[in-house]
Amino acid sequence: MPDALIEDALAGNRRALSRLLSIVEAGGDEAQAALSALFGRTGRAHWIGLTGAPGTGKSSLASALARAFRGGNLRVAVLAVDPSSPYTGGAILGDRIRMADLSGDSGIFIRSMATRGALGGLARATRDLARVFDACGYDIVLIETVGAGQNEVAVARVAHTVVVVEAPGRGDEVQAIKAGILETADVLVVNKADLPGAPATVRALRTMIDTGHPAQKTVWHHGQMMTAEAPPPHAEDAALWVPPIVQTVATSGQGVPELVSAIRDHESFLKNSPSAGTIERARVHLEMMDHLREALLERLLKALPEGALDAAVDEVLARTADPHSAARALMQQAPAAMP
Ligand SMILES: Nc1nc2c(ncn2[C@@H]2O[C@H](COP(=O)(O)OP(=O)(O)O)[C@@H](O)[C@H]2O)c(=O)[nH]1
Ligand SMILES: [Mg+2]
Repeated sequence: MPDALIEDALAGNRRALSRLLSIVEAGGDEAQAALSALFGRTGRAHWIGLTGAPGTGKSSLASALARAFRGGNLRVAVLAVDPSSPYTGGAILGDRIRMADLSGDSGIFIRSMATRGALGGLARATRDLARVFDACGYDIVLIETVGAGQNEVAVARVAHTVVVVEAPGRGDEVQAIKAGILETADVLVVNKADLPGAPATVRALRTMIDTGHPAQKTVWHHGQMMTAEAPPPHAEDAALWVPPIVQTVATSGQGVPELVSAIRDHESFLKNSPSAGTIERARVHLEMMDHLREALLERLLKALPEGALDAAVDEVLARTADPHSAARALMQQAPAAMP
């Protein structure tokens, strides 16, 4: 890849940025080279994840938040990992932002990510694209994901601040619980607060935070990953972050300033709390584990004799081997890959 492309993207050229994002999203050697060149310039942006069930108002909130941050003169990138979010069609984003985007305001950049084909690598791709925005001077990266499964939870965890979006539904039903994303929340939003069920949803969430949400998990930010691999020496000294519940009406902007404050509070918690260093370290540790897993798997698959994996699959299908033993046997066939 020509260095000129990176130079141009860094200088604010939107077409260059767009091409750079495509290269990075595709992965591979070119992507690696670009990311290595950019890494030194990253670490300034705040990455905000918006996750929740379809229809709760994530795209509308992303639009409202983008507008609010732009009002504060910050540069905003929106990364839609939810393929159903009609950013490109412009059906959701307000006219002001759409026009600004089209007329080349370098202060906002909207990008939809293709989720197909990124098997297992969706979180990786999200992180890499967010880093490109970070390097190119965007202060805020808003990442919209639809909270529907493990893959999406992994994507949500890429963000520094995870905003879980709920909307009034039927009675106390909280969709985030079903999707398994409530425990990743740093900030809880009850959007569509103009609808009559909103107070019941707030009550249901509050009950869940108080009872079903062990304090320790909240302390360690984004759940088990922190407790599993980086227990801090003085856990009891760490400040406790309890996810606040904010009510919003994304379509009118009501509650959006409060949401911005809650996000900012969490950002300063991440930077200033006694466990800030631990949290950052755990984040890097987790990412390194992802890269190592990917690299080891790649090496193993390359080192295997032709057809060995298919043969192992056949054995499992024929019930002559169990999957665990078959996997171990494969590893022994490729000693070079496994030191
Ligand atoms: N009444 C009401 N409708 C909203 C609100 N926020 C979003 N909507 C509507 O809910 C629908 C889904 O919103 P969208 O942002 O696409 O949800 P997403 O699927 O989570 O991204 C759209 O028709 C929005 O106009 C709100 O605060 N109140
Ligand atoms: Mg959406």
